[in-house]
Amino acid sequence: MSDRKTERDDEKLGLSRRGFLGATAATGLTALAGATALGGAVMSRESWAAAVKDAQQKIHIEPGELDEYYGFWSGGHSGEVRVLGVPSMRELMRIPVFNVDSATGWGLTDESRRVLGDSARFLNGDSHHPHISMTDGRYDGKYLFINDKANSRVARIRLDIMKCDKMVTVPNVQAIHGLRLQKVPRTQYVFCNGEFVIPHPNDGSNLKNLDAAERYTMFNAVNADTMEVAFQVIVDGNLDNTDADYSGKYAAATCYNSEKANDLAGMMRNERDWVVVFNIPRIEAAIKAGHFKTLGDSKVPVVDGRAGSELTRYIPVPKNPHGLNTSPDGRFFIANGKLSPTVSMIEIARLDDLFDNKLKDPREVVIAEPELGLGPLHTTFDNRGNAYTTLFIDSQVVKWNLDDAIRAYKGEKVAYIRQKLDVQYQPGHNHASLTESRDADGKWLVVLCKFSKDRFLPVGPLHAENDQLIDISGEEMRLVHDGPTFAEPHDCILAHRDQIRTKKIWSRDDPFFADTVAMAAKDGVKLETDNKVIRDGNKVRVYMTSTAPTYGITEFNVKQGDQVTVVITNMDMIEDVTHGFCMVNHGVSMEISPQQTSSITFTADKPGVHWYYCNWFCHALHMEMVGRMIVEPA
Ligand code: CUK
Ligand code: CUA
Ligand code: CA
Repeated sequence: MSDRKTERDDEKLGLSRRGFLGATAATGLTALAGATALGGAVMSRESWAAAVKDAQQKIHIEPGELDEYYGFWSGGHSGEVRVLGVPSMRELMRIPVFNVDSATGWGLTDESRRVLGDSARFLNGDSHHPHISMTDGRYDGKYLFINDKANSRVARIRLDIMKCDKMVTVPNVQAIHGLRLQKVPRTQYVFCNGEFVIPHPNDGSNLKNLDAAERYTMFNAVNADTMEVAFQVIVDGNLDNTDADYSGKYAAATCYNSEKANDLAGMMRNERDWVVVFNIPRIEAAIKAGHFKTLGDSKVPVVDGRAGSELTRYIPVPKNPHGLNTSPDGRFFIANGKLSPTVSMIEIARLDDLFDNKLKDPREVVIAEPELGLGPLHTTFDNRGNAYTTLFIDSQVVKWNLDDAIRAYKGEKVAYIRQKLDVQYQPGHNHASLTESRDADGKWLVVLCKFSKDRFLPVGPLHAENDQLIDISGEEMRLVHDGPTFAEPHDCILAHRDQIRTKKIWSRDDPFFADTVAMAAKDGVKLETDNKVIRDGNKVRVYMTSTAPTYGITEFNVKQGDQVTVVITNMDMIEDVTHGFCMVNHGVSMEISPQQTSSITFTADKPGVHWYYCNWFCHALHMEMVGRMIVEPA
């Protein structure tokens, strides 16, 4: 412990140990990385130690005490969502979404497979951007939405039960990447970007002359209530990240491949790519007036937003921009330059003039383009007019002032950079508490670092990532916690604990398992009391209750080849008494929490005796909570 502090002391004093580590970012630009502590004067060892102690006290949550914030982390290519308490950074829960989960049975149970629909055949996912539904620019705590880049899906998670309840595959695009929500008047649309440019139609009919084929990708809006795709907008170039404004009128997205190239060199050819801005009321009006087409089998209205369209505007910005972030005061869209050391500040108040053709040059909406450092990827905000931008190549977070950046851009001699803080290492997203809402409170900053290198005990060639917690409540940013994570949280969102209201046990009328309840009603089964086996041709439905430590049925008979559906209703009322159901050697496992009904379907393909058991520890006699399926040979 004392060793670590000494090392950090050394870093603070400028004896950065990263200097000896060499570059990891695949770029020669690292050599250009500048000095670290621009704004921060070097403190004495004593006063710095005192400051760190103070910060550490803030994040120390006593056993039994609760955190002030919920954090929702994307799980990257593990496909899930993780729930953390902040500032302790304790992991509270995992919510399987685009993955299969052995513990809860997500992807195995009938209820989850109904949510997954056609896409249940995919066992992988790649979740990047978790965002909480809003009413009037404030988190309303109802839903969390998240994209799946791997299989072009968008999912909705109900935050009262922390389960995914709807999912949609966006048609005619490949790889849904950027995702943000309409903030005002409420989240009616989930905006999401199709990243990759593909030929249309993409049915192999145009492969002989692909260059001549029409090629594009689309910006998409999903109806947050129905989770159906509301509309799609054809764009030039490609689409990376997106965000919406605080008037409900505009959404914007970055494009890094204005070149429409298929290779790396081609994608870096232009000095500027662009931000495309979408005029949502104009798009809605065009669709209402019938000015749209449809593609293939899809019924989704598609409008054309390519250059010259009245629905969009293209604003040139340097170079391969990545993150797109709206400041919580509603004044700016900020595009992060990635291959340019700058971020571009787009003044949202000027967009009306841009759309009404009152500006000669779309660049007139760029009110400042501050230079911050190497590899700016994402920006987040406090409530005091400051922004925090990750510098991937410099492995730093830079704190800068929005208004001072504008004054400097106008030629005033004013320093806009407040501080640069080393992070460990190569940060992607960062996220400040409540920053995507009007309630941004400038207390905590999470920085999601892609590389941890030497920060943790080694665990083989695959290293942990490092989500760092930084105290931003004072003048100076202070790193207070390292949080190792598994592949690969891209982004997170922090809400105050009062904004999230969860159920402690299920309601019997919860829509999550309503279809299973309807099936039971058809079979004349009362789920809360009946323990019954219903045969329907070669389909067998086994209905049982569970009350710690017993199942309502401890033995049932089926025939080899039967399709068996086991439906269990957990009649326990006490919080925390979750049961499970695992049929040995059948790949069958599920969670049944108090007052929940869960079901799972499998084929009884092996004659003989097969034990099933409860796999969620529920009682002193949990081991004894078992039963047998007897399968007669065909
Ligand atoms: S992206 Cu991963 S670091 Cu998908 Cu939001 Cu920028
Ligand atoms: Cu029921 Cu363990
Ligand atoms: Ca480019």
